[in-house]
Amino acid sequence: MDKNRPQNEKLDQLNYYKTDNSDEKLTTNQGLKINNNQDSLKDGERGASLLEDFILREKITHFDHERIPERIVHARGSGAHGVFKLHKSMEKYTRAKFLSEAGKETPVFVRFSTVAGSRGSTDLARDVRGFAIKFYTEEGNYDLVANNMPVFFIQDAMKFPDLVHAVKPEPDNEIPQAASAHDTFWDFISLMPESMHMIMWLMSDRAIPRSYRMMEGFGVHSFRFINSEGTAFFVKFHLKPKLGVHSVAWPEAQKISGADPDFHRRDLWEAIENGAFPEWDFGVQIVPEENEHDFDFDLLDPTKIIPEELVPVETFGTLTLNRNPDNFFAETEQIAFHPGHIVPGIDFTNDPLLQGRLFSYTDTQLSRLGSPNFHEIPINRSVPTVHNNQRDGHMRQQIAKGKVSYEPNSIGGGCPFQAMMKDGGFASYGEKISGNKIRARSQSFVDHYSQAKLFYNSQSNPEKTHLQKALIFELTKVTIHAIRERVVGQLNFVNQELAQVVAKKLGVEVKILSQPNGSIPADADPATLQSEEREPKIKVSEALSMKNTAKNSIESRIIAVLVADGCDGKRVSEFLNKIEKEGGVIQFVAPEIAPVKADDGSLIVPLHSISSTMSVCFDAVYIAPGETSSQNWLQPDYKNSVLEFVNEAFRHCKAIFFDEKTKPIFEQTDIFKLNHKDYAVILEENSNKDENFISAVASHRAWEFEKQRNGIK
Ligand code: HDE
Repeated sequence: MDKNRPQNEKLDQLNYYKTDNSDEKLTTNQGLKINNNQDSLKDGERGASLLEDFILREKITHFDHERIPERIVHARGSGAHGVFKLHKSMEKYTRAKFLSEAGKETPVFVRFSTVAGSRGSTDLARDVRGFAIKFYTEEGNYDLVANNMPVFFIQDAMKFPDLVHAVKPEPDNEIPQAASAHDTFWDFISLMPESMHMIMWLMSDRAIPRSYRMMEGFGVHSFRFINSEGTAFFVKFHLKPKLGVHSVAWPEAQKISGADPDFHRRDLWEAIENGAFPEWDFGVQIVPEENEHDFDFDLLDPTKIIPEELVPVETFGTLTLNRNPDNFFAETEQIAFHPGHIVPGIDFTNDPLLQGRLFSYTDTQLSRLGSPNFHEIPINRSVPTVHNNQRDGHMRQQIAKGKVSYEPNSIGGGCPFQAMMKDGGFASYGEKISGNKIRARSQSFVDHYSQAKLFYNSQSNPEKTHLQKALIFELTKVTIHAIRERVVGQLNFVNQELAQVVAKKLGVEVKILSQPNGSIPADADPATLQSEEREPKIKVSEALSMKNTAKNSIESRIIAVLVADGCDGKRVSEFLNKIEKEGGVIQFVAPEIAPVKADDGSLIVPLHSISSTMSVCFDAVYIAPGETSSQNWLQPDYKNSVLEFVNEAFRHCKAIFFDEKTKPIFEQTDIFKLNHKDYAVILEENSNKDENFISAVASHRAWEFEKQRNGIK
């Protein structure tokens, strides 16, 4: 048993399956002790191997079958265990037990992911992030299979295979990996006006998070809450990170992909190992059924948000991740999520994207995990024991006793019984439906630009610039002129200035695509016909800009402290104490990986040498004070590296600390050359130097000075 690590009913269940090899002898899969794990059985020392060698055969056979298919999307991911704590009963809205009793704790497993890349691809791809949560409730598993963006590319599940085929590497040469910057993706997008709102999110910095711990989570679709009286409410799920929503810049993302492709995986793992448990406020926007049609968009349309100005998010609990998995494959890889795993008190809506998902997720596990018994894999087991008449299949684990595997029966006393609703039995919400069978899109879904406008208008200037640059980067990689032109035509409906800026850099004309009057005919050519252009009712929504996020903590931020022989040992240890008190993380970077001797004789053991890392991997840079150490840094072997380290951090708007003693380094940096000053460049004239540095680190980046820091007038 793991002492000193959180325990709960799910983890107790998992403990049953865990093994520990300490002090154990090596065995075969049959439990036979092995006496030689070095050599195969041979016909003489130099002879051929014998077929009889069952130990070799078993070892190689198992190895040959170690891989399973990766997820068709969201293949690259990282997960952790945790707990959801309810602070406020939601009984008024839902009869779900895990949301009813304030103070109740429910075990969870969360898996974060990118969407397009393969299992081994970089964490820093420009992409949507998955945020899938399995709640192991007393009423069975509830899965909230969410993303870090609140809308989706398409309105109907029918288009999902097309979308995924378009974004995945192109089928002839399997290029590019984990990237949307290619012809087929933008070809599809240019012909799908409904994707424009999602494209705004995808081209924003939300698609390159600083950390999984600094992302929001959204259920995307409208779901339903149903209370014990049978009254239903539309709900949209939200997770808001306590650390705020923060991102890296695209040039950094590209470098991090080389320097540390596991950047997000490592960040999550290390934060949890260090006790900096990631936390989110969990909440919902609630719309009573009778208000369904109060909006100028359709609640069933997954390309729309409900602006928080119209319906505020009601938070009711905290999600905390507090324990890393013991085995990546057994837990993170084998976990199987499904939006259809629900509990009484939660139900679906007719969102046509959600309806398609309800089929896909079980179906995909059949080929990925290989058997309808995937629910018996330890990480997928519900806490309540499963009782039903399903039997057999590949790899069955359950040993169901007795003769009876059918219902009704008398031999088994009628067991297992159906549960009444009052005993926790699930009954689908009795939504009134009447309609003709029809393969069509609702006219209430035909508004593709107003919320894209709302998103763009809500961004701060630096965010708008990043979004423009992202589009320019992506479309520069597109090789077909007509595709670029069509995308620019779409952007023009979102914002004319945006379209102009992008068009200019691509060398294309902004062509005005035609618009229909009223509804779009079913046989319209999407390449030329766009939806009605509408202005959003709400012009700006604060929740959509990362500028308004939490900036009050340096918890778990990684600060590179540049130390060299002769640095001020006392100042370094004072600084270290202050940072540790605030929950920040210090990593020493030295000229070489050898220990550094400070001026007071103390030894500092670095984690990195200047040539083995880059400042893109850190949140801020602190040059440890010291005259001798400054001189050491400026030796020919290290000078270029240390200046590039600082200059790059400067370009990316990070907090940087200099002291009067490190002026010789400062005077050779771009900061000095540009004669630039802002609150995140801490120089000798700043009073309360360490404190100013700490608050600059908490604000994440001085994005508002990005142009000046890059010498752009
Ligand atoms: Fe998924 N999605 N999806 N998706 N999705 C999968 O299920 C699918 C959609 C999301 O960490 C697959 O087990 C369809 C929206 C996450 O294991 C697959 C449609 C949202 C994850 C699948 C959607 C998501 C998946 C692949 C449109 C945000 C990773 C492997 C009709 C609300 C879960 C698997 C994990 C994974 C199908 C659209 C989120 C193929 C058909 C919208 C976070 O079943």
